[in-house]
Amino acid sequence: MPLEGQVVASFGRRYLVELADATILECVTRGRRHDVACGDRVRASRSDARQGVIEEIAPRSTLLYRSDAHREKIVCANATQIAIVAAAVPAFSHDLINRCLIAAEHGGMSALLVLNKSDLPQTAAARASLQEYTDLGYRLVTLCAKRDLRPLLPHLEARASVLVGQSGMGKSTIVNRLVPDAAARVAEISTALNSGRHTTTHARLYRLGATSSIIDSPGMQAFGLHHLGWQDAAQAFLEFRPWLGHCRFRDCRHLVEPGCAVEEAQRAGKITAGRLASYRRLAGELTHRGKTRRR
Ligand SMILES: Nc1nc2c(ncn2[C@@H]2O[C@H](COP(=O)(O)OP(=O)(O)O)[C@@H](O)[C@H]2O)c(=O)[nH]1
Ligand SMILES: [Mg+2]
Ligand SMILES: [Zn+2]
Repeated sequence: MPLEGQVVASFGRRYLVELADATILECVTRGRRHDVACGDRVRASRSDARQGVIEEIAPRSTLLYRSDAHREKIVCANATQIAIVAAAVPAFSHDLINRCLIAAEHGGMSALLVLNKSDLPQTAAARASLQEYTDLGYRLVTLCAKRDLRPLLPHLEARASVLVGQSGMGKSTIVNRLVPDAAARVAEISTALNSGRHTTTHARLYRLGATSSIIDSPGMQAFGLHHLGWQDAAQAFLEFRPWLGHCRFRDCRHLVEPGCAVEEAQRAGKITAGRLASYRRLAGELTHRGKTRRR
């Protein structure tokens, strides 16, 4: 009798599957399938009280992954929202925010910007520098996770959110306030699996309510998008869309080509210089045409 559940953590080739009654089954996969991700909905069979085998992975609604030139790494499956956490200190990277926004657009997830550490005096300037994203229609929540998470709560409701951002921005602080026993649960699991060193390098899903969940992902200084082509990246810059297809050259990459409609739009003030520069740094890395989206 197969059991339905959701993968709430992965440690190497072992997975924790939360069953409908909230019990946790430590699972392995059958055969060679090892691309199970945190957030996957699965069917598992029980081998004993605590252990089981993942038999089948349900089709994914979304998949978030990062990649460099050498390999791809799945961050999580079935998230509906990427919550990008930034703070004035340490300084955050606009390139990284743009990459996360691209991942959201390309992966069919909504995006939420969270500016944490509002208690710091540098926050006003950081908030101003994020204005270009709110101008594009992205939601921005400013808060002090140490004191009060309430501004964030309505944005988590009825969504499966994944927290992303550089380390030091406050992701774990947010999760620990939302799920007060989160740290204890991670410690317990890593003891059980005897894999303490993995706890900070893998994603972990926490259920917040019947329809909400949150995934804490390890801090990332880089968010490689090598699985995308430059066309995918250009499409994911929302404000570029009206100009795409209007360049002099049909295969214009919007880098240095003459008669580029995207560059003209930037000169006319329709696209910010920062976003175009960010696109160009990224597109310079993406030489091939993107693969079709994996599910
Ligand atoms: N001043 C201030 N510091 C915070 C706040 N939230 C988190 N921090 C601190 O920022 C540092 C990094 O937090 P952490 O949650 O580990 O960040 P993560 O790497 O993104 O998971 C820690 O020293 C936190 O205490 C906040 O609202 N205000
Ligand atoms: Mg953390
Ligand atoms: Zn162009």
